Amino acid sequence: MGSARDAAAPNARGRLLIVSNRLPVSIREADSGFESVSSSGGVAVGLHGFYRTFGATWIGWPGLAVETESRRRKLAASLARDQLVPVFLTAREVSRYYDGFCNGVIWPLFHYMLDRVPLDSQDWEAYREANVAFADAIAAHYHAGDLVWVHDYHLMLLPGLLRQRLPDARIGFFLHIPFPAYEVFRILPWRRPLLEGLLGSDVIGLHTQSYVRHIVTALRQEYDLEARADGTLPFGGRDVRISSFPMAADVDRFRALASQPEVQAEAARIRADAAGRAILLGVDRLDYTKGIPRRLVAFQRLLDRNPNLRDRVRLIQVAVPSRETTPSYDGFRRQVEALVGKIGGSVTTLASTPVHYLHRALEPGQLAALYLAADVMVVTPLRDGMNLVAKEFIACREDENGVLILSELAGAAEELNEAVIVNPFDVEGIATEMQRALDMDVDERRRRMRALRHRVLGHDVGRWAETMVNAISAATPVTLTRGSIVPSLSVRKILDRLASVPQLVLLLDYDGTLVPFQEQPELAVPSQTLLGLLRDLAAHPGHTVHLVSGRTRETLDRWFGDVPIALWAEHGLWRRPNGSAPWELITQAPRDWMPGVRELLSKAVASTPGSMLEEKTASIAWHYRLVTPPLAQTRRTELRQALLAQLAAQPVEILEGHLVLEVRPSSINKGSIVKAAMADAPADAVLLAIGDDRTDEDMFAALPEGSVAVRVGDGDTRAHYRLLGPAAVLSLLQLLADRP
Ligand code: ADQ
Repeated sequence: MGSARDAAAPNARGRLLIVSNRLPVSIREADSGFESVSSSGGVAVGLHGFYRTFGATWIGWPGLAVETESRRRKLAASLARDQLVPVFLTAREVSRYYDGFCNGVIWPLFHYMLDRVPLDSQDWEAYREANVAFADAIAAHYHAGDLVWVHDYHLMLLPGLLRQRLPDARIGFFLHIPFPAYEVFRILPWRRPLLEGLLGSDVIGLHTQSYVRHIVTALRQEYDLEARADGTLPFGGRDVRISSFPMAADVDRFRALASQPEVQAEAARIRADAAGRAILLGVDRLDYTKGIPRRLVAFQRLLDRNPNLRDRVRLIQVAVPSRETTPSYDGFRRQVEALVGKIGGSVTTLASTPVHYLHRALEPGQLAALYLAADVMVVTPLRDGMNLVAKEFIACREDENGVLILSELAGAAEELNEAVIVNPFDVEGIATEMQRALDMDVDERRRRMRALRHRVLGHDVGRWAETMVNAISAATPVTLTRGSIVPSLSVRKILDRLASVPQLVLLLDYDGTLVPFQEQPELAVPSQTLLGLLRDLAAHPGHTVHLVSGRTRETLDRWFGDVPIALWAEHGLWRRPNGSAPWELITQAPRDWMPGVRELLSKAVASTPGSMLEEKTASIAWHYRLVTPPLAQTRRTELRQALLAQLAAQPVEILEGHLVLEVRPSSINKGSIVKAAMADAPADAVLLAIGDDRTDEDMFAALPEGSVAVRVGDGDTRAHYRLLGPAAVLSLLQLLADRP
């Protein structure tokens, strides 16, 4: 995989930091200090080879609680030799974060097992703190140019936490489990922090297109965010790519294992032991999502239907012990064992034991031997992100024989459609398909297996990882080329542009420009810092400051009454010149359209919970910040059409602002302010206009040659400069106020 390294290495210095809950080795206390064993589970096993060939650094929990500082240092030093970095968590943290929240809440919910979600989980805070511990560990190891690849549902807050600490880092996230449909996802009280955590990534990878659709729907429902046709989504001044990267199995390793003479001898031994009986095989972690009980019942149903099969088939079910510290798993293990006992008792004859149940981890060679020996591989999870067992089975079958029965609710079913596809909840159906698989003639078995191998063999886990790493690597490091959205660099650019300007006229929008949007408009009160900054700016002899807002005179008076700057209310309908002068009405706007619009918008308020009406001198606004996005979208479209019909010949326009729809006379817009501001300014003055929405574009359009327009946030603009958000604007203003 030397080529993978060349292709994916971000630059000569950049390293790949793989981050997952568990390191690929689990550490145990030993007399001599510590000893390590390979971790089990899809992620650790699948990525181990890639991490070694790529020379990556792996950051994760070492699998045990190390409480003293000196032992932590000792373990960290020994792991460092293998480029492993431990994240230390106490036993209590692990129990609440890992058992409590990850496996107690997210795992069942994301697998649609709602009745397993606890009544009253108190472990969210522990989840957050564990993610913070990971963020701290990564930040301590991160060098500029590194790529960070975060894995799985344990660490969904991590990309967002990292983005705060390392704004320029390239960060990818891969979710190994399903992303559920929105109606299930929304059950989580913490759904927004989780989504915002994920959106700290440059690339969010999922196994299938369905999961991509689900997360995109969640983002639309929660934030009204729309993905573009290319799968990218603008968020926080960056593009986040959401895409499917179906994970592959460690194909090369399993193929190599299956060709070893000792593995083939073991397979022959398993077959000899079955003495001519057909072998059905199940291999899973012992997890309630894997569908083991229904599979056992289906097998019993098969034998009930055909009693003569009792001496002619054998089901080998291997269940790897898993999550034994998580409470519900213990109960599940006992349930499976009881079922195995019950079914075994009812189908065993003096001559034959049809159910063989093994509750243990196997060596890879033993697993490959079982895959080789099986006639029918039965993979029937109730939900599964992907399922690598199905692909490993296919990889081993060089003989192009063996039938795969696969659940339609496993991610793998989106790729492996030549398998015998079953509904894992339909016990009767599984029994029927088991029979069909046993009866399938050799030509059909080969035809299906050949097609499956064609799909699986060309796609090894190394190639999968390389594809994902390349996608992360392609994310533009923001400081290098997209300076306009990185505050420090873009602020500097604007300052350079204004360096030799002796007189500056500032036209500043308020909401979304000087302060972030709030859920309620009246909460966007200016801070003392902002008021002080506006005063400092106004006190500078080279500056004239205009605050240009859509808000009413009353609000601006209340907030800026004693600040010596010019105020413009209602998009320029009213002006209060510098200081304490009275408000002036700039133009007589027509108002006879207002009663009809008031009536229409009032009806919309009545039928749209969370929306409200705001009436100003010559405009009426319908605010829908608190309305759920889909309803808001429907109502906005309906209202727009009704207004257009009603106002066809009127001199008014409909303005779509940030979560507000406003009707106002077309004679008023922020563009008209520009002329007035220039009339008052010295001849050599340059205008600097800063704003974040459509109404500010009117202002930008009216600027004379040589002016500077700055757009805040995303969206199309005619401005030449862009700043990320209010914080960046304030840093620019602060530097302007401080200049000599
Ligand atoms: P898992 O739920 O662990 O993974 P799976 O994809 O089947 O499920 O991976 C299991 C791994 O464990 C396989 O590599 C298999 O070889 C190994 N294994 C199974 N039984 C074993 C045994 N008895 N002894 C030793 N090893 C055994 C999660 C998601 C999946 C997703 C993977 C990868 O739940 O949906 O496919 O991550 O993203």
